[in-house]
Amino acid sequence: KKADIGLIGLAVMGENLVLNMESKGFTVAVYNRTVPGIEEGVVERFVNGRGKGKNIIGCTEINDFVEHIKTPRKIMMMVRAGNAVDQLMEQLFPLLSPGDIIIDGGNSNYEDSNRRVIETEKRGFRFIGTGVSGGEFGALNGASIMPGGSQPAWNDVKPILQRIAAVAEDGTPCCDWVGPGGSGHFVKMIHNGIEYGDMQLISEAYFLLKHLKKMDNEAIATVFEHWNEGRLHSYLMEISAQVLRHRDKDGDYLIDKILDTAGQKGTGKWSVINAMELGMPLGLIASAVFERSLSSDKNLRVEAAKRLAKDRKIDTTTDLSLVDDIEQALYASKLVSYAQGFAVLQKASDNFSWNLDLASIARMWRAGCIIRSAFLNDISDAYQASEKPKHLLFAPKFAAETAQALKGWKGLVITALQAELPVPALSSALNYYLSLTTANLPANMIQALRDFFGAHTFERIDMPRGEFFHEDWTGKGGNTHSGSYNV
Ligand code: NBP
Repeated sequence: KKADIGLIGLAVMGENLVLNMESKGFTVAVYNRTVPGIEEGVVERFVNGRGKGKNIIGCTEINDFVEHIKTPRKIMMMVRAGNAVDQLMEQLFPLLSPGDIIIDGGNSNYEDSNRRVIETEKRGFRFIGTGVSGGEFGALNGASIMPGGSQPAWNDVKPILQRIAAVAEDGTPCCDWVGPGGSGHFVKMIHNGIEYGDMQLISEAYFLLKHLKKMDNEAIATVFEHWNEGRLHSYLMEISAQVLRHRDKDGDYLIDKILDTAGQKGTGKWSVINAMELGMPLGLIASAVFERSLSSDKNLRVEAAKRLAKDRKIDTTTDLSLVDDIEQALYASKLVSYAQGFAVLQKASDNFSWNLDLASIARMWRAGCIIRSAFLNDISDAYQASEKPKHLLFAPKFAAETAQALKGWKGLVITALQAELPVPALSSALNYYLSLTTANLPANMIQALRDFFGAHTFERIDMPRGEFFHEDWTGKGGNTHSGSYNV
């Protein structure tokens, strides 16, 4: 019997995706490289363990694996991103038949996927780079899957990928075609960046409730549960409450024993780098990435606290509206973060001619993935409106909500800073909102200074846009100026 699909890489994600596919009625061939000298390889362990008695064909040789898959073959790789993907593809190419499809489901860099689509198609095969979000649980029970690459391959893989995807409340699978090239992996990268932002915002809310209101873990968990019933309803909000209530073996709260140094695997950083490359503001996610970096230097912070802030005392507040203000600030900041993230997606779509459907992307994130939330329905609705908003915050619902949140949001940021509690993401979002809504920013000063010292030129408000001028500021300069290009 031949398999409907093959999967390479039986680590946590691969193994669970195979079991998910098999449970939906597909026969799956599996392969994992075998490290020499080990008696029972990864493949044997899986087919004799969780895969036992199932429609799974275990193969310890890659050519045998390829032979066991129906043509046109669908071969999904769930291996570490980077060289491993290229190495595997080089091994696969000589074994494939025209029209076969390679699917990379790892967290690959979208530029690698752009290149891999071209390299694969050149050889007469097809390539799909897909984001898969939802961790171990999603892989087994339904993930959010964001495929992009060789468009003609979509019809072949759609029945399998949509079957193993999570299903949103309205019954739609959280998997649809994203676009050409590396767009699937780009969208997954921004998803992960947004995840960084969401977690930073939640951590700031936790910090403020803990220090300004002096709430204990149980009380904060109750607040989070309450928020989770409203417009902040999301998976991360729900598990934040669970985290706060979780006890260590000795009965103490585990959260209080976890060292305050955050790790990162790079997708947040990539989001920010790519936003910079596209010339787009992604300040909230940037602040989340930088805050993780700062958190990781624990020794420096401990020393700085001792040297520079040893007399700091945080004033608690009895202000009853504070909890409500935190909710307002959290919601408005989350809106800003998603608005920034979707604006980066739109810019990438325009720049790379991907023709991304932002409503469809929001729909794919409604279930299965880590940032799943009720609010993605509203984003999808906003992008589906007859008049697509130029900026997410222009959508009538979001415009009204930010305007309404502004008072509490400002008050909260001021209170936090007054108390010397850092709120980098909440304040970054507020600053973005204020800059965005300021028709006349002080960038005229920046342009004047650039022209003063480097003859970089400027545009004038009394002249048409696109005409550049240079001033001889000191009377001693010449007329030669620098180019007015932007990088
Ligand atoms: P890992 O990212 O830890 O990858 C381990 C797999 O890669 C193993 O099967 C390993 O084989 C294989 N591999 C490596 Br490492 N180098 C290889 C090479 N040169 N040739 C062939 N195979 C190689 O596993 P994971 O956490 O399951 O993630 C798989 C992919 O999915 C990654 O790209 C990850 O970023 C992405 N992802 C992970 C999650 C998550 O929650 N973990 C969520 C979403 C996406 P071995 O057994 O012989 O070492």
